[in-house]
Amino acid sequence: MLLKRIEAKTLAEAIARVAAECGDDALVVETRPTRNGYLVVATRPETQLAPIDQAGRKNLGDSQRWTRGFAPMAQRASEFGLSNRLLAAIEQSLLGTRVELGRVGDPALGGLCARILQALVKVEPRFEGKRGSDQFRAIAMVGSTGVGKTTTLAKLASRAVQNGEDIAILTVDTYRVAAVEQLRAFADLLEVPIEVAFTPQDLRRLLQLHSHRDRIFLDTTGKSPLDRTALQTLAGALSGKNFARLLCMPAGMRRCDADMVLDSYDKIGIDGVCLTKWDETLVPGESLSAIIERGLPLSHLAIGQDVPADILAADSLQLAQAAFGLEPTEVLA
Ligand SMILES: Nc1nc2c(ncn2[C@@H]2O[C@H](COP(=O)(O)OP(=O)(O)OP(=O)(O)O)[C@@H](O)[C@H]2O)c(=O)[nH]1
Ligand SMILES: [Mg+2]
Repeated sequence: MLLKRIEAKTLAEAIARVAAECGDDALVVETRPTRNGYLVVATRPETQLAPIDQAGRKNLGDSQRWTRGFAPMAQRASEFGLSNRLLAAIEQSLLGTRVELGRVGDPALGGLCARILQALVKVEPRFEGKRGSDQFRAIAMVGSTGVGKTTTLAKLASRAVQNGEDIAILTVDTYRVAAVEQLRAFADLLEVPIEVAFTPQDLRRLLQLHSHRDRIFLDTTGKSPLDRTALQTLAGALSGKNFARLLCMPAGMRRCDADMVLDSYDKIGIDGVCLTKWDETLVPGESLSAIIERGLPLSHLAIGQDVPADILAADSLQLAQAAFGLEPTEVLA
């Protein structure tokens, strides 16, 4: 069960029990007065999905499986690309709430669907933001060829500079023609140092040299997820150097390709995912579902080619609203 129902005499008591039983970061899906006091429906951020064979892939495409009330929401979310496995988990959770799933058009339904999906979307804010806390200080951009690693690096580096951070840009991408020049142009615009590491030893030395800075961004060469040797080389270059790995992946990827990329890059470690080229797809839900189902955190959405404007920090509620085609006010109701 994804949701926990807690009833108590007062709202304060119910909320305190939610924190005790679901943790301080529990998400409250709804609160309402009852005859005996207050009911709070909450969910733990680390909720478990049903195993794939019970809730998922073998039923793909079977639209008759949803209850009448939920079917229109499921239809919208399927068009967005959300997986049946996630939809099944959301429908299952709705059984614990006040919505009537036997009839179509319950006005509370959209908001509750979005709240439940929101609880399943993990976000990772440590790739940017406040200094001195537990932010990632060395960030390596990784991912397949041409997915937007360098452009995303430039956007994040610009935002860091705007934030007053002292940064350096490093690159190990000496493979692609003009890769260093592309990055140097960004670095010159930002007036920040850029350094090229030709060997793992170079990289270690440069990390040491810039260790006093607030943040270091590392660009890497695009690697095919099917090229095991290349991925092992990249893993070797990054190992023992305390880099947070930000995987860039196009939002419009089909589910099977997204699974393949996530499986491959899992071997070098993924600390967060940036879904790039969000502006180039009508169906971002397939890649998004692959990320959510693995419990991987999403850091950003890249929404165009403009540096630094076209990037958004991932917002779990906005993503959930988008998946169900809702206006923000429908969720707050
Ligand atoms: N529409 C759109 N284009 C993007 C986005 N991010 C990057 N691009 C474009 O995608 C192309 C490739 O971007 P790069 O940043 O060079 O990609 P890369 O992953 O560094 O490529 P390699 O280093 O060759 O592996 C460029 O034309 C970028 O302008 C995005 O969010 N939306
Ligand atoms: Mg690049």
